[in-house]
Amino acid sequence: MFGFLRRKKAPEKLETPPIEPAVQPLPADTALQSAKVEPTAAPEAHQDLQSTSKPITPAPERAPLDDAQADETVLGVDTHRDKPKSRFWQQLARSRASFTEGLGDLFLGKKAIDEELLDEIETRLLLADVGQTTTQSLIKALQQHISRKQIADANALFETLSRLMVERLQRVQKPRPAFIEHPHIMVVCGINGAGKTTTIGKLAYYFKNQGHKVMLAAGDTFRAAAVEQLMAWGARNQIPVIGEPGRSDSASVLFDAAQSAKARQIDLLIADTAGRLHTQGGLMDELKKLVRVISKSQPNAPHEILLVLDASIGQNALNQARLFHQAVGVTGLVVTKLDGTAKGGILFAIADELALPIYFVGVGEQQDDLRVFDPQSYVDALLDRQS
Ligand SMILES: Nc1nc2c(ncn2[C@@H]2O[C@H](COP(=O)(O)OP(=O)(O)O)[C@@H](O)[C@H]2O)c(=O)[nH]1
Ligand SMILES: [Mg+2]
Repeated sequence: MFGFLRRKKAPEKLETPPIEPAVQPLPADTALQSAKVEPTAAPEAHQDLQSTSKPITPAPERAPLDDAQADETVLGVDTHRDKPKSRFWQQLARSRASFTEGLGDLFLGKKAIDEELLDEIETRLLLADVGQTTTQSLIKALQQHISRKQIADANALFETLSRLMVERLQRVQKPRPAFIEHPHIMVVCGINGAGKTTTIGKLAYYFKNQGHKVMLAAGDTFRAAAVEQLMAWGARNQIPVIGEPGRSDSASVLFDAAQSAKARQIDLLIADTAGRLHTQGGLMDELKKLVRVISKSQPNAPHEILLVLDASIGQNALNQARLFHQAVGVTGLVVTKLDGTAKGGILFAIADELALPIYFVGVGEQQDDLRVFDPQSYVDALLDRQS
């Protein structure tokens, strides 16, 4: 059960072997380069990629998945029975290596629990960026189990650690709000480079595969490239995008998009916004204004305000989240770049210190590199446990 208890160090795990996705998506950059988006003479007119971006060859239409198939595509659970390790597992190689290397040596042949073992666990948790507060509380919980004689040996200690870790994450595993109103409006915010636009592309792909009618709004009007990037995602998934390079007023883009989504009976409108630092008061005010504008388009909108956090920035993500939440009332998180970092422990700090649900995790740059957040499979992949 505990792979790393049996194995000595496995540095090769750091090198994730390339795995072919089921459908070959274009890398984001390639798609961007090939997207010859032409600004129109009337920038205020609604632009629908399906009718304006002929140079982009859309991906072949995929039949909507039923629930079971959709689960298999997006859940972190290893449901691909013909593959011994899921792609998700491979994608968390760095965090797993950081967490389990060294612990394996310590555990090899060890039966008794001693201070050295607890110290090493503590160090590993801190190195994986679980953070002081959460690490201390996990170690304290382990010590309590030991003193109550509920843990007999090293194996049982790891069972308990794993269970405690899953429990922590389960506190922020919440179902997303259902699409009750049409359109359901989701605003995506975060700092520059966190992965907002990429995440929107993945969300569009995910919800379209579930059979929903999706529309995107290019609300990042600061960077023309951001609009083009979103349009490329729209084209790839044959999803309309409102907004075009050259428009400068993001509030009006989002308002137009909300109107258009209503008229076209769209199920889900996902709005991109410009990256801003949580310390930039003016830009945070602008984000508040965007939310107000959307709320005027429809009484309960926006239905969701998702904050995209880059896991690789570690503990800084916590402060960012607090300040975004203060400003606009974040309803849920997407934590990205968990594939490229050894700081996968940040999810525990997020779960412990912020009372915000984690809905999705990003584990790569492709459209299917988004997972519905699943604490058990996440901890299993991190601790190299297999069932
Ligand atoms: N490895 C990895 N890269 C990601 C992930 N999400 C986004 N990126 C990359 O991060 C960079 C910034 O993403 P982008 O969506 O443009 O960020 P934005 O400025 O917040 O919109 C791009 O190169 C993306 O391909 C992820 O989950 N894993
Ligand atoms: Mg962007």
